[in-house]
Amino acid sequence: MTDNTVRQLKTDLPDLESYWMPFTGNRYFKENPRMIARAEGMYCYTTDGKKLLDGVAGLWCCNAGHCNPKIVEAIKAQAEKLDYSMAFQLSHPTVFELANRLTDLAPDGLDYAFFVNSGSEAVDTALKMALAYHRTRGEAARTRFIGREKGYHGVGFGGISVGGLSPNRKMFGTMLPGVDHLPHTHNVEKNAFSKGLPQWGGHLADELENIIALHDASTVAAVIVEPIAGSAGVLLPPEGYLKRLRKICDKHGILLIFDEVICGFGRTGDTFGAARFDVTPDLMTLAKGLTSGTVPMGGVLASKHIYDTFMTGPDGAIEFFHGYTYSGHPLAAAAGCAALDVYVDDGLFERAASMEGKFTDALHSLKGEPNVIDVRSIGLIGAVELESIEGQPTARAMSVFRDCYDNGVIVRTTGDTLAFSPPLIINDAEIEMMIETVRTALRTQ
Ligand code: PXG
Repeated sequence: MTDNTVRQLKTDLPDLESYWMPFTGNRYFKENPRMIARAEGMYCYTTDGKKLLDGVAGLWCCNAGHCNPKIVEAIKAQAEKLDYSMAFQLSHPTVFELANRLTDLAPDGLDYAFFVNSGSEAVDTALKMALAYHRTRGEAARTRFIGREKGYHGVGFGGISVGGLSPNRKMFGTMLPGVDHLPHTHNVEKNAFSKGLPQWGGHLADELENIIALHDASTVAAVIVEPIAGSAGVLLPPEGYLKRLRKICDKHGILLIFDEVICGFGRTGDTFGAARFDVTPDLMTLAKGLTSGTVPMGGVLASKHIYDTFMTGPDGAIEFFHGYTYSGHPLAAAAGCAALDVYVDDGLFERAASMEGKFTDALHSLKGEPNVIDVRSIGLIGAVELESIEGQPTARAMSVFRDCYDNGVIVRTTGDTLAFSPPLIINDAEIEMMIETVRTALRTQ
């Protein structure tokens, strides 16, 4: 972009000073704004008229593509009919419909849905459910949580406590007490360029036994992991790893929470990561694809044994002292129902599975390009890890990001890894265009 275009672009925009942007270099952005004016299907269009192929589905969320007409229509119709209804003691039919449809789609046993407004709130909610569940059962000493290094569970105090990304933690004090972390499973030396799940690393689940032994099982409430760690750069679970975690949790009466905020809704080539990896957690957190990114909404799916544990005490008494003004908001619930319609009617989960081969081959064709040290993917989620420039971590990936943007493709960077999670409607030609743009960017660094 020339200086003139930047100047022109800025004059057409509102004053940029007052908005404090999240997870963004504010000063850099305000000097070099990149603004999306509208979006449709696989594409976003910038305020200065650029057309961009969206390789990340917004932020891993617009699984049905942008502005799907059925979802847009459902939101409009709901806004005209019921804007808001009290979330506590009163409700509205659409949110019950969403809960029914969601639990039908979920793995057997996850029979109850609690709604929130984001992935971070879903994580806080699941952690609180775990604590209250044990306490209600008379095991009030079970207060510890075990997360995992490199895990991302949003930005609430619960989420950063169990999360394992130090930049998200170090500024914010001591967080929740009583949290420990499993080792992460990322190992480029052992697993670089694996196709499918990495063969090395299943044994790292056994570290959970050591952590439990240290604290004693009677003090541990829950283990929380992402089936695939998304934000840390698409780290796939080693073969057998999740099943081993499940087994160890069962042995010790510890709840297993899957954070499926990214993995849910077709991303892995199946409904949920739990289905793809054939491991059912006790609690599952959701957001993003739940409404295909259109209206903020998150959720926690809970197994029947957890729900039933709460459903005791006097009739009419509140069983779980938790919820948000906007829990199950009508617009979000309508968007959720419509998104599920689109996923099912348009066969998008099957489509993600059928595109996996093409997507995998295209990503793996980047092996051998300059500075590529690993490629990994499953379903329609993938990553290309780059060798960092000495003394300048993240610089290489950022430079590829800018190049791709200038040439019409949005990719996501995390550290020196490029992440891909396109809408599930992507076609062969778009996969090719996305990967060739990345290839050119890698060659011109
Ligand atoms: N859990 C997981 C697994 C997530 O990926 C959250 C919780 C929090 O969701 P909310 O809705 O509170 O943001 C997330 C969010 C990225 C990126 O590209 C990832 C997320 C959000 C923003 C950026 O790394 N994931």
